[in-house]
Amino acid sequence: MSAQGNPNVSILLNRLIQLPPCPADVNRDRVVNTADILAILDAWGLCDGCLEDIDDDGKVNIDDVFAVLGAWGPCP
Ligand SMILES: [Ca+2]
Ligand SMILES: [Ca+2]
Repeated sequence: MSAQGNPNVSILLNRLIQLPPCPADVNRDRVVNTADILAILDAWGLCDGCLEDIDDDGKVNIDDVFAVLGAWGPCP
């Protein structure tokens, strides 16, 4: 299986390779969409240093959902 054919490997590579910052892309697939909203809902609540805490305030909440909505679409 090639690395490009495996979405989990692609996500891992995207985390390792330096790409333009796209903090609202929680699952690091370079698209800000419903999958990122669902990841935020999954991590809802106090969360120190987790990816879903987009504004880095120690909580995953509605502000992070708004951050996703504000960055909706493909990452730069
Ligand atoms: Ca994403
Ligand atoms: Ca937050």
